Amino acid sequence: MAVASGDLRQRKIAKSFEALDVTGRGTVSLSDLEDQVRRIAAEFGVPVDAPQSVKLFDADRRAWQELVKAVGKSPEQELTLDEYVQGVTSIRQQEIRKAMTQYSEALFEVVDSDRNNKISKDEFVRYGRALGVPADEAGNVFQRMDVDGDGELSRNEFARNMYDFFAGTDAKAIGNELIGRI
Ligand SMILES: [Ca+2]
Ligand SMILES: [Ca+2]
Repeated sequence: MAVASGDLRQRKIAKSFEALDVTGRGTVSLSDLEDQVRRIAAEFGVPVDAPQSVKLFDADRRAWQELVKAVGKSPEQELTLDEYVQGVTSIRQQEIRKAMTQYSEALFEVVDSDRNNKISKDEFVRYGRALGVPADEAGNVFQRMDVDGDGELSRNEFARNMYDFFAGTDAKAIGNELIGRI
């Protein structure tokens, strides 16, 4: 059981690695995480020094610190795919929950560009575009993430799927496809 569910989680984590390693050099560093924040902020026209961007940079740095610590490296070092997967899967549940909560709250502030406290399909598709997810895939997963069917993602719906993506092992969880098909 652990093996089958572990495979799914490893595939998801590997997918998040690919979204960070845009040049395909096979390692990721903190600057790759920061570049991803810049791409997301740029997609929404949010300046990199705006409070939402700063919050997202901070959340990313904290997550990175947990990640490198988990594999015995320092924040200045790069991680290979194996180290990245090993790191994310060995962070304690409690820590990963904390890191993902901070990250998803910060991300929500950037993606909710009209600031109506909900993420619309269009906003979600733009988030996907910043991460290289095809619009049809993002639109499709949005529909299913919108569990209460009101046409928008609440903070809870967004946070839950974000957590499911990074930490969940349920093969049926919709959050598994947060950044595209796996
Ligand atoms: Ca919105
Ligand atoms: Ca909803």
